[in-house]
Order: sequence, then C-alpha cells, then structure tokens
Amino acid sequence: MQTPDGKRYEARIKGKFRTKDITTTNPLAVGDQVDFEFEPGSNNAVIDNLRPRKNYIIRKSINLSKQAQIIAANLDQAFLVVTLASPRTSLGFIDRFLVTAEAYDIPARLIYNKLDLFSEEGLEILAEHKSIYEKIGYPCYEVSALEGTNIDLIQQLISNKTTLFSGHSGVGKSSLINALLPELAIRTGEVSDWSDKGMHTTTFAEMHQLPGGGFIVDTPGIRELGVIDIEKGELSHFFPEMRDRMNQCRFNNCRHINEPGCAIVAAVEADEIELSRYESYLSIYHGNDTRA
Ligand SMILES: Nc1nc2c(ncn2[C@@H]2O[C@H](COP(=O)(O)OP(=O)(O)OP(=O)(O)O)[C@@H](O)[C@H]2O)c(=O)[nH]1
Ligand SMILES: [Mg+2]
Ligand SMILES: [Zn+2]
Repeated sequence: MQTPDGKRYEARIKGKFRTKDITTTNPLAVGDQVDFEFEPGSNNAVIDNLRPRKNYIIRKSINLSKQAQIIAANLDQAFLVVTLASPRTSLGFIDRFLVTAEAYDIPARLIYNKLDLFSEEGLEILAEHKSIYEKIGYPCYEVSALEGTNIDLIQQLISNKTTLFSGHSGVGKSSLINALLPELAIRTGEVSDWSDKGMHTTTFAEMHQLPGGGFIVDTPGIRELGVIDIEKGELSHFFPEMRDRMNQCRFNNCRHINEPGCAIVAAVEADEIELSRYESYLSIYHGNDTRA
C-alpha cells in the first residue's frame, strides 16, 4: 500500500469488503483507493474501507467460472501489448480485450511490440491490423522495447495518467515498462522455444509510479480473456463500428445475426465492417469467448 507522499507500507484488510453484484477472488486490486489506520505502535497499515472505484478491468477466472478477478482499478487507459509472433496474439483476443475496455469505459490502445523481429510478412499483417483498428478509433503504435524504438511516443501517452499494460505472457509488457522506467529494472522472462509461449514471469499485477506523475500497472500475462457481465443484447454497443450503425437496423431489438434489414450484416457484406470483428462479435455472443 502506498500513501500520497509515496511511502509504501505492509497492509492487511480489516473485515470483508462487499463488491456490488460480483463475486471476486480478490477483495482489493491494484489501483484501489482505501482508507486505513496504523496498528498501534507499528508501521503496519490496517485497511478499513475501500473507496468507490471509478472503473476496473476484470476477467473470468479460468477454473471457477462464476468467479471473477479484478485485474486493476481506477484506470485512465489500457494498453494491450500485442506481438505477431513469439507469441502470436489473435484478432479474437484483441477484440475481447477491446470489448472489455469498452464495457468498463476505459480508453484502449494497441501497442505492437518486438518491431525488430518483424519480417516483411509481419509488417504486412501489422498494416492490416492498423487499418482494422485505427478506422474504428483504437490508435496503434509499433515499438521495440529491446531497441528503444518509439518508446518516446509511449512516454508521452502515459504521462500523468494511470495506465494498464495487458497482453499475453511473453509479449514484452515488463520489458516495455523497463524501457519506459529504466531505473525500475523489473524482472523479464524468456519465451519458451518449444511452445512459443511466454513463461509467466510477472506473477501479480504491480503498480509503478512515474517520476513526472502518473502510474503504470504491469500485469501477469493473460492466456484467456473471458468477457463477463455483458448482456447479449448490449454486446454490439461495445463494438464502436456497430454502435454507430445500430439505429439503422429494421428492428430495434436486432441481434445482428440473421434478421432482415440488419444494417450490421449489410455493412459486413459491403466490407465496411471488418469480417474478423463481426466474427468476434458472434463468438462472444454465442459464449465461445474464452479461447485465446
Ligand atoms: N526481440 C525482442 N524481444 C523482446 C522485446 N521486448 C521483449 N522481448 C523479449 O521477450 C521476452 C518476454 O518479455 P517480458 O517483458 O518478460 O514479457 P511479459 O509480457 O512481461 O511476460 P509475462 O510477465 O510472462 O506476462 C523476453 O525475453 C524479452 O527480452 C522486443 O522489443 N524485441
Ligand atoms: Mg512481465
Ligand atoms: Zn442488426
């Protein structure tokens, strides 16, 4: 726990906090604001109140489907760190992340890391991704944490904000944070040769303070991202390109699946909405939403 003067203390929780409507595996998350007292005669804090969260980002626990884990709270923005190889991030995973960020009203950006490894083919895929995501309002950046490419751009984006870094294990979240805050020297890991997957080097979410103001939250790699708390009928609100066209559907309760006069399906057929995005919509709608 950190106090406004920047000091850190060991802390424990007094009693139980209730979180409205959701059962979470963690009562407190990184980024939470709390009230506390010191234990008499010690430097140990006792947290006795959780202040209301401005927002939070959550994921379904993989094993306990009814339970959810709050990854972090009170965020100004969320960056999804993406790599095209070692490991590969799928479009479906990106879309589930973006839907979650929309649902919790957290502006999201995509950071393509390991630019130094991109082959010609990788650069073509990057251009495709950029055209998909920038068109619908998600800025994309290409960086190399290893070589320091475009780190200054990211530096500008994070100043005086609380920023979450998320993404699969091994994409370079911790490396990127180290490039942004060299004095921090947090542990980074290898990507395993045989599975091409990261090794889950970061094991819990951790917040780091920026010298010029603001915070960044490093998180453990996520393998799967279940989308929770979203009513099927509301799902299309969290796809900006669908949200923009919804009023044009013939039926106001259109599911955008096979209804006559559906403006969304028409836009997909006219190549105005990207097929991969629409497929992600269907996949989440039908509940096939936990695969990476
Ligand atoms: N070539 C190259 N390798 C990188 C780059 N960024 C990170 N790596 C390497 O990728 C591996 C994983 O990096 P980490 O920073 O530990 O990845 P992470 O996303 O924090 O992974 P978890 O903590 O497991 O979630 C390390 O071997 C890094 O050296 C980059 O820009 N280029
Ligand atoms: Mg890490
Ligand atoms: Zn429709």
